[in-house]
Amino acid sequence: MKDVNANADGKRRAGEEAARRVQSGMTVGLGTGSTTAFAIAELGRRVRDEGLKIECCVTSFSSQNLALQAGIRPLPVESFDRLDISIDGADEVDPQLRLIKGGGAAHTREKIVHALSSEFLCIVDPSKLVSQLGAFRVPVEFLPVSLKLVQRELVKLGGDCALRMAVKKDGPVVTDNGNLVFDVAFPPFDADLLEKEINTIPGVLENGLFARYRPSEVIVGESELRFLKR
Ligand code: ABF
Repeated sequence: MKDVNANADGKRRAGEEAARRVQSGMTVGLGTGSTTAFAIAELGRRVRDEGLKIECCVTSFSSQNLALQAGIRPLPVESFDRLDISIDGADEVDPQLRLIKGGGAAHTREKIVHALSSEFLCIVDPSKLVSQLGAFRVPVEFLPVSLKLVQRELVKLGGDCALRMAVKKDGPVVTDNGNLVFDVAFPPFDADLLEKEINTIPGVLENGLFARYRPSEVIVGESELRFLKR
């Protein structure tokens, strides 16, 4: 139980620290997941209590709901041609700050937001830090019509594909974009190369390797905050 509480406390610390980096007048991209939820809640408090003035966008319907509950009204991502800062979680972080993301099936919109952003702050608890990416399967979002082709081509790349099923197991997870997700296990890989290779498969929308669009800083929430920079 201690670990679970320590992780939650670490997520909260990291999320609140990231929210403190936001200044009035900034444009802000907000990701998905439980760690980002803490950042959104703190941003909402700062808007209410400190009069923080921001324009923001979000990467999923779930983070849209969290933002509205926090009193923040997100604008559509497509209304921004750049962002000052983006804040988001991750599933794995390697020593070069490359990530695996997409546990929340939102990695396509997340990568768009971080590509728009001048500063991507990744917020994690220590359990996300790994020496080599890949224990967490790589999420791959693809058009449903391309299911068999994408599976065949991922297998050729050495992948073992699992179609992501909804929690109630009554069918596959459908992303906010109306697509499906394979979670793919690969033997040890070069993240920079594999990220590009996966996206050349016809029908693939995006994968959860963030090697090109890696964060400018990773804030690790533990008893003392730790800051990892490129
Ligand atoms: C989102 O949050 C996803 O890309 C990532 O998989 C997930 C991490 O979730 P949590 O912060 O709840 O551990 O960014």
